[in-house]
Amino acid sequence: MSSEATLTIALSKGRILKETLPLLEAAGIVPLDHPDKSRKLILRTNLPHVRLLAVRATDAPTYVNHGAADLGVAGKDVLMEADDDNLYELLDLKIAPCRLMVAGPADFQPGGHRLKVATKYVRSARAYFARKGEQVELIKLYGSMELAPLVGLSDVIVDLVDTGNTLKANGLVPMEHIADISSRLIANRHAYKMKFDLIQDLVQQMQEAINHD
Ligand code: PRT
Ligand code: MG
Repeated sequence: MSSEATLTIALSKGRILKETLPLLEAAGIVPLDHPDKSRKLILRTNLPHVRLLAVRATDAPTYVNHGAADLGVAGKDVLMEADDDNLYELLDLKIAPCRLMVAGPADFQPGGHRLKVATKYVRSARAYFARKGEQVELIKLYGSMELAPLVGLSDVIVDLVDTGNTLKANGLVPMEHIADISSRLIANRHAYKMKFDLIQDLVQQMQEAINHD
């Protein structure tokens, strides 16, 4: 846990980062090195008491949950898969929006067998099909889910859809909507209590920037 007068924020690299930086700037926080260009993983900012961690999107909740970062930014898709016993979700940043969906081949007909579902989002997929009372076989993948139905690894996939172009390019169609996804500001519960004023200021400034968008 970083000390009381400081703030450590875990930032997801990749597509979320570009949209996060203007929100941080609205809260008066500007990294000294550009996170995309720098190889540094701990980034100092214009505010001596605030530092940023550049982490893999899927790892952001882990840093915050364990207290290695006070705050973090992560996709709701990642949060739904993460252990969150020490996490508060403070804000919907409304960035990197997309949908978690079931998708499959356009000509897919459910057969007599148990549906095979390939996904990186095993927890969300399991919960979704359980709610529908459907028994499925889940196959864990780490990327390129769209490939699985094309080569008979699965019947359908559960994946994020934005424009739908990736599905289309692979002859797949969206079939069922599971959840609307966007990125969230999260806090470690202990940090939230101990650094309440610092964090509330930041939340308020970010909230204003989101409302004005
Ligand atoms: O890439 P890496 O393995 O390091 O990690 P990551 O894939 O988790 O990171 P990144 O940066 O690719 O995505 C981070 C976050 O962006 C996700 O956790 C989501 O919250 C959010 N996001 C928003 C998306 C998309 N939109 C999205 N379209 N993440 C991924 N996609 C992928 C999707 O999986 C599919 O392969 O883009 C493809 C579909 O896009 P369309 O536009 O063709 O429909
Ligand atoms: Mg990716």
